[in-house]
Amino acid sequence: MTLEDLGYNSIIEKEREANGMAAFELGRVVTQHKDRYILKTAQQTYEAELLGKLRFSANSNEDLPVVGDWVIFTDFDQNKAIIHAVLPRQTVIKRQAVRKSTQSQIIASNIDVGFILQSANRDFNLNRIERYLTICNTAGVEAIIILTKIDLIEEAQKNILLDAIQERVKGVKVLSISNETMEGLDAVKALIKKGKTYCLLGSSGVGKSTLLNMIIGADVMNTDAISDNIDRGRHVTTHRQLVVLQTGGVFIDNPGMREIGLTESSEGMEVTFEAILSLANQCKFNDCKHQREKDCAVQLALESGEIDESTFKNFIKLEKERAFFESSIEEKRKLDKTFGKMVKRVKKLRKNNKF
Ligand SMILES: Nc1nc2c(ncn2[C@@H]2O[C@H](COP(=O)(O)OP(=O)(O)OP(=O)(O)O)[C@@H](O)[C@H]2O)c(=O)[nH]1
Ligand SMILES: [Mg+2]
Ligand SMILES: [Zn+2]
Repeated sequence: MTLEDLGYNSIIEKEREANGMAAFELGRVVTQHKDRYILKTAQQTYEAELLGKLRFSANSNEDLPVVGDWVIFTDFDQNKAIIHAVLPRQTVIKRQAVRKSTQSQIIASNIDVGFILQSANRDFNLNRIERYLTICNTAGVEAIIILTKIDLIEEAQKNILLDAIQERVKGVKVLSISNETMEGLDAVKALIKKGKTYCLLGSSGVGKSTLLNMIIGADVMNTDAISDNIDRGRHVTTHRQLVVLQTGGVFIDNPGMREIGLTESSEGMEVTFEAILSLANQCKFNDCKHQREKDCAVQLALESGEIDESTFKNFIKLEKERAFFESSIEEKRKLDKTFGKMVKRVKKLRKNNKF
């Protein structure tokens, strides 16, 4: 294997040089279990830990390595390594950390394409597709939607679902597959390019790991035969995992996500809801909420059918969530600042032996 097979390219090379890291060994994080990492290089696999300095100097979780990262390291004991630094990320897919409104969690980094999987049975939900799409748009990652388990529905029903998706998310590629009958798998395989990194996104049980196994042509990832029938929240995959295909291409399989809250994803909103936001510029009031305001271009477009009602409702919901996250972060920054000032004052008093 070469570093290029792992996704290394000239942009990463430039970052490596610009950061004065060219002399160090470079590897890619393939999986993480708390503070232990597995790295891959062109030659071998390492079990790695963080250099203390890296852990203690981190301002937030986002400064620590995640799956998909390129890191520099030193090795010892043949297959053990210490990670010294993370190379600047080309892209990051992130979400709001579960139930913590001021923290975001990086799902994976250095992704070229996000495959958004949704199954044709009960998982089907257009709002959720739009949500994942916004997360990819925020990351600046191309999104491709894959409707899975089409063996469970009639051809006519499949076409209805595909039309509904395409109507809702215009301009995004939509594919359909069955891991059972193999229908549509060749079209997915045809998209995969050597050295590019693909991230599998979607709820638990939609068939992410099964799809990856089908692409690899072997049962590399664990999948569960029961999760589909009994409880779709079984979460068969428990850790993110980066896999290099022998035929070229890198995949990151993820555990199914129950909550995928938006972060301060304004860029993503602008791309996903381009139609609504460009109309919003024509509203009479700059701060128009597009509810009952006078001369609201968005309401007019809703009445004329130019924008559809469900897209608009989802937009309002996601926009509220985004704005809430943003204001919580702002609040937290202010608090941190006040707290920082207080600490400084106390230190100064101590220094002057005031107490
Ligand atoms: N009928 C049908 N079943 C499928 C298909 N793809 C996957 N399955 C089944 O769906 C179940 C869940 O598949 P997984 O691949 O484990 O799902 P996952 O998305 O990786 O789930 P998590 O790892 O929990 O996030 C398994 O029983 C698979 O055999 C398909 O195309 N058709
Ligand atoms: Mg899985
Ligand atoms: Zn308006």
